[in-house]
Amino acid sequence: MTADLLPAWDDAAGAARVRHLFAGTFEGEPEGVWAAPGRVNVVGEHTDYNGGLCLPVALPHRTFVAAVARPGTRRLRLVSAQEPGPPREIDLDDVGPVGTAGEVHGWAAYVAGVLWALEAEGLAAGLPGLDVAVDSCVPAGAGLSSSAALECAVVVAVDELAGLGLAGSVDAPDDAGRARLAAACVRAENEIAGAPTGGMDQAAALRARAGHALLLDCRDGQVEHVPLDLTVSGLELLVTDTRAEHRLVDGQYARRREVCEEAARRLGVPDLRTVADAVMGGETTLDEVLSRLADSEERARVRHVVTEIERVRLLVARLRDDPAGPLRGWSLNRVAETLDASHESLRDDYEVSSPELDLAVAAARGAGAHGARMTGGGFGGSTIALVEADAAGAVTTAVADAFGRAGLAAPGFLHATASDPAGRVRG
Ligand code: GAF
Repeated sequence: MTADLLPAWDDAAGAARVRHLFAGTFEGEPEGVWAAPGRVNVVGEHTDYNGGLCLPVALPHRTFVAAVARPGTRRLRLVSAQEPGPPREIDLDDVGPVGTAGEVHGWAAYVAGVLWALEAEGLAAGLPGLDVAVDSCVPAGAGLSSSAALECAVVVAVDELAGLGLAGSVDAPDDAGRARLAAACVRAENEIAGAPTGGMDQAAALRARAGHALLLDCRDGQVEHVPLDLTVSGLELLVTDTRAEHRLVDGQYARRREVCEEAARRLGVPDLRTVADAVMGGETTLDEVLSRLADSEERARVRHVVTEIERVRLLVARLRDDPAGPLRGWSLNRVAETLDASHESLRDDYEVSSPELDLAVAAARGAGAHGARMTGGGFGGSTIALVEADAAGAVTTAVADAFGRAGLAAPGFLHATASDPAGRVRG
């Protein structure tokens, strides 16, 4: 089977596409084009809503929006190349949370939700209506945060169009301002789109840096930029989109979150991060903690979260401490083990993997990957594999062949180079 490589659009290509869509839909010119990346998470899965640590990188694959403000109106007119049809029209005063009369259905919730949340958070008041055209090369339903990419492209556009002044630029980002914009995007996703997600994806899209992974502490929102230039080590992070669609608005993701919150209550702690810190600090052991939980589902979920937070710390330490340089000496095997252990934990303890994800991971490892794991929320979606750059073609062929033999649809592949965060696009 041939490997289907999904290219990233550069500024000129993305801007041209979205300007073309705008011109064919609305009168007049957009005031500019803004873009925000999808993400892959290197390690630290299902830790964000537990106050934990995670380590995403921004993808070169981005969602582009061309937009203009319509002062004196509160009307949103929205068109997307991914959802062809006449523009959606929504009055900003009619937007409300899921389950209320103001509920917004479908993709438009991620756009309208951002404007609603900026006002609800007190970051903006009386925002004007907008005309917005959207086009994207972040595959949807692939667990690569296409929803957060849309929210974050819109939020940086509104930041500039409404003069909020919170984001800074791609070259000189205002991280504190971006953290506030990320919080508004999370609120849009939770309350208007109805997906109870934890915040990693919006932080990655707004606060990541090219050439770095983002070490995000989800308890206090602090970030650290960890250098991750794989090219110097002759390596590459290869993403496989299994094309088994992943969804966060069905009940499984919410159920995982509820079980973790219930376990934390039972253990008498504010969140499972507190447990992870106590175990790492030697104040207790994981076995002792688990012995206080009667329910086997809770035990398994807690074991994943605590060990996964530890894996983030270990992986970052391994990247920093190898005297030969990150992923050049002993750290390569240690990092590979950490990635593999994360997958096993997500599959067996957290039960968010799928046959397609397991197959992509096994095939990549069989073709020589230095560690592979599912990435993102799971239940379908994508995997990552750390591969020798000159063997990436052989790994993609091996994964595609394995899917063909299993009678599955052909997977897609992306090269995950740690890229820029959201901002205005030149062109
Ligand atoms: C999804 C969610 F949106 C994130 O908040 C995070 O929980 C992730 O799944 C799992 O790590 O991407």
